[in-house]
Amino acid sequence: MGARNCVSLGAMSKPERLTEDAAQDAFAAIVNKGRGDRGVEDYEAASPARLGPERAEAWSRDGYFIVRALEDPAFCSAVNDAAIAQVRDMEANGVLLQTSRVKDGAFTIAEQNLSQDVENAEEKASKLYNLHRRGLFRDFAHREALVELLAGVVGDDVGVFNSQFIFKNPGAWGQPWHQDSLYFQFDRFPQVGVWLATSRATPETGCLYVLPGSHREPLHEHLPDSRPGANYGYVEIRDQDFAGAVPIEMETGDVLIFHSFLMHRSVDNVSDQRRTALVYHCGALGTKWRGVASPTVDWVPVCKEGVRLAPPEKPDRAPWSVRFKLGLGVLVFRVMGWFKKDA
Ligand SMILES: O=C(O)CCC(=O)C(=O)O
Repeated sequence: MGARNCVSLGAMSKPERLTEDAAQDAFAAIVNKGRGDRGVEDYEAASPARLGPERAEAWSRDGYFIVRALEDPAFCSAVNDAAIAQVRDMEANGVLLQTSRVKDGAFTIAEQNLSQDVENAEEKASKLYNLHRRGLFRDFAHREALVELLAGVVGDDVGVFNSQFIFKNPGAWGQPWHQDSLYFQFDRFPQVGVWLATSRATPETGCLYVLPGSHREPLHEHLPDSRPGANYGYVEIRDQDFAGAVPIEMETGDVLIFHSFLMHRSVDNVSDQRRTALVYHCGALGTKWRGVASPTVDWVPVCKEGVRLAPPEKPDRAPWSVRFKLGLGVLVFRVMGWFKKDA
């Protein structure tokens, strides 16, 4: 398995990599900034009765639990189709950039390492962000069974602030060991990850691995991914013993709920099937951002005073502030790419 076809999104046949050197170093510096000030004091579920004793205990002890068959496979398949339609539409109409394209507040990052010949947008994409205000993605954010779990872990007032669809195409490299809170420069912790398998996730297709109990670790230093040619934004923990790691094998429709300090990674997709997942991050309403403006943070309330909020009837789009930050962020990466070419 290797980087037989390294493609960037869009019409360019040769990759233009923004994923090395300056851009990766700059990204790592931004996300590590103020790392020591981010910590967790409370590891217990906020409302254990809403979770049930086994999940509440697993949350405290391991930093995660799995809920089997939370979603219907038909819903997962519709989610996959919607994500594919979105990246195809973006490729047809979007603003072409070196590693990402933006449309309506959503943007994509290209997969840098693939093992098969590719043609369509979904075969080249790695991640699609900023989805949780629209269509099926919004329905999932407000799903009763999911909101119940989130209220159990977070408390009575919960929002979804980040969403990604991950296209892990054949040959795609795994994301190295990391803690999601490194990316979240908030004024309080923890936040909660929701990883919905919209296809089977196994060690062959590139499932997650977690280190149980590592949510009690402080935020470790994360260095740029040491593999030349890794995807943009990949950073890794190197000062931890991962001998106790376990694979999280999932069937379509299973959900992993995990603490934002839990160390986790995914492995390479060595199969010939795409492995897909819808990943949300959630937290307590009222949480404030304290770091460098992030284009992937967009709070949508899903539970208030312990009561689930139904999705709004009208279609919704990210507020101008999120779209502005996104445009600015992409511009910065583009300028960095120019400098690299000139260097
Ligand atoms: O799904 C994957 O391959 C990696 C996802 C992950 O680790 C993350 O989004 O934090």
